[in-house]
Amino acid sequence: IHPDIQGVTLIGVPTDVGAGSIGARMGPSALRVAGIAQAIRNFGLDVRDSGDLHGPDNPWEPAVDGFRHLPEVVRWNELLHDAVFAELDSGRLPIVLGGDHCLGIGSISAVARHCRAAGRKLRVLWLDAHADFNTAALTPTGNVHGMPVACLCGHGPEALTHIGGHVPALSPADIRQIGIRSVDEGEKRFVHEAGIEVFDMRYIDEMGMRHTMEQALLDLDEHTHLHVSLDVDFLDPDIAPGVGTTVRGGPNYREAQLCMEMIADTGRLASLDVVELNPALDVRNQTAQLAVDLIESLFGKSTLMRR
Ligand code: HAR
Ligand code: MN
Ligand code: MN
Ligand code: MN
Repeated sequence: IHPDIQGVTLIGVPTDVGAGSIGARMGPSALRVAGIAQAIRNFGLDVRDSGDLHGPDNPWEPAVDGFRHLPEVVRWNELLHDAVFAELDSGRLPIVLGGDHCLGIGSISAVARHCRAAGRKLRVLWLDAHADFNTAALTPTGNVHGMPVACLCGHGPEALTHIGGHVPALSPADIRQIGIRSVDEGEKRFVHEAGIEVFDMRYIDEMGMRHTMEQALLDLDEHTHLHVSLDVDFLDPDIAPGVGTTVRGGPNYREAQLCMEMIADTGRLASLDVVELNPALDVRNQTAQLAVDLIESLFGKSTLMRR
């Protein structure tokens, strides 16, 4: 992790207002049950669990003008933005326990605002089966968890693009997407047009996870804040069944571990989202346990002592 970090704060965000199925609201509990706090404490870090944020219920309504539950999505993200910004401001590493991936808007807009104020460079690693770059015009579903990257890049409703006070919150140049294997047709063109660097599964198959991560982590320096947005559907569904939108052919256990270990080696991790975990679809909490196992690697656990 980043050498300036004073401690770690867990922020539970029990909502699925941006998703296409309900259940991700139980994600924070499942991660706590899997022992996330103690796992990080074992590294000698000061870990504070700030509990859950409280926002609106999921009204389970159809899309309106291309968005499902937009007022509720806005409210949860405003709350999260303030919580994440406050933790960064006090020198702590926030871990967002989602909740669905629409929460990337509130979380990463806060990270970007912090970096702007602190004169830090920002690198966002978006680990996901999906590009999450839809707009109201492009989305096949209206689910906002398919839109956070677009919103962060300034493409979306003002209520979401303005949350960090600066539009766009992020430049496509700050983002590296890894593990992508399900992108809608219009969304594909838009990702390409925006110029986001995407390491899709074809790339990982051909080049390997080691080369992929070397590329995704190029040009970090001592002023870089590294944010990881881990959508649990990044992982192959054989090892991570507890997600709402599984897509076959994701990274296996060893590939995922290597990905985390190489991030840990940079010593620049300064904020993290763990999203899309849906315990209602899981089997004996194995997906939450796997997420905790991977987070241990992300914080520097490795098999042998390393120089
Ligand atoms: N692209 C599809 C949509 O827009 C699927 C959305 C993504 N699902 C997620 N986020 N789990 O990564 O509806
Ligand atoms: Mn800082
Ligand atoms: Mn996602
Ligand atoms: Mn996804």
